[in-house]
Amino acid sequence: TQTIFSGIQPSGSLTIGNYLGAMKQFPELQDDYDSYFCIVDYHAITVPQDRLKLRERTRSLAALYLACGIDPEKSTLFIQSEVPAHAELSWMLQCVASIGELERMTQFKDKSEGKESVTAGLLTYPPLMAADILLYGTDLVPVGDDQKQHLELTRNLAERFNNRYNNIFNIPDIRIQEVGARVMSLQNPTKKMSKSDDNHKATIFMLDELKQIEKKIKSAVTDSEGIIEYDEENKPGITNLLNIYASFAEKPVEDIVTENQGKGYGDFKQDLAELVQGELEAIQNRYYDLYESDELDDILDHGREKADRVASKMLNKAKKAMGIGRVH
Ligand code: AQP
Repeated sequence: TQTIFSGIQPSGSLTIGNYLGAMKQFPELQDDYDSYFCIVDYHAITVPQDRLKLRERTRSLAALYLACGIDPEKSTLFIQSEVPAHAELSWMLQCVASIGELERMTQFKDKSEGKESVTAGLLTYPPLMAADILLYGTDLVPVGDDQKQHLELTRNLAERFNNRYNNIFNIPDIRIQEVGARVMSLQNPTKKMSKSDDNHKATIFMLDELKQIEKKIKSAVTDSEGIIEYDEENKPGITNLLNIYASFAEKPVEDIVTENQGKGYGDFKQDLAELVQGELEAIQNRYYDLYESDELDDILDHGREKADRVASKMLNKAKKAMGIGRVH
């Protein structure tokens, strides 16, 4: 069987962008793949985090993975910082990466733009992500569109390492959804929806109260034409809502356009709100039961053990290839 790996940062409360771009596809994948799902807390500290909130979000994210259908009998769910091989291989890959290629990453440019000071970790984020993926011999990485460039870099670093030292890393492929790969902000639909957006009206969080979800969808920016059409260029607002609708309904976006022909924006938004509320309500109910449970800790302990076993083996191969440490 092939292996998949995917990570999500506990850098904020999860959005429907994270859900539709990544998490929603995980449960069906775990039946066919050897699956690793990771809470990447070392990635989250590339920007400042409140310590107590980070702890809470790490646990919350674990509960959310499970509430969305990750089955610990089928998948390995674990916290990145609890498996030291990630930080170790990341350092080795930083010594394979060049500063120039890291500076060219759009996420680095976006997140450092206009800031007086940014952490070195923000620059070296991609080698850590590469380590996450390469430690498990990953074949496939299911992520949203925004991670395409980082995955390309992961492939380059793996190939460079293989050529320079020893052929130990599998070269992973990316898996991007057709719809839902890029959910945009509700207030500025030319910008991606993001958990760390300061404008909370722009973002639907998975744990938002149901009333709140309706309110946010109803106040989503559209246009004054009043015609439901898919047109990314001229009607980014409605197009984004159509994409969200199609992803939740699991239907092609053309069908959603046809079904909603002639409807007013108000009614369309109302239907969308009910669809989103229905799916998230079920997840939220499971989430609140899991968050407080001891079962959650048992699952994470078990996940750490399994991940550590697999990752340590690959780390040793990498050390051997590079000549790190003593022969044993
Ligand atoms: N707007 C989005 N549409 C579709 N997919 C998205 N993803 C993120 N935003 C969207 C996907 O969610 C997964 C987890 O993302 P992450 O936690 O690694 O961080 P990110 O990509 O940087 O997401 P955010 O929400 O924008 O977080 P912050 O604000 O902390 O940077 C990934 O698979 C990603 O593609």
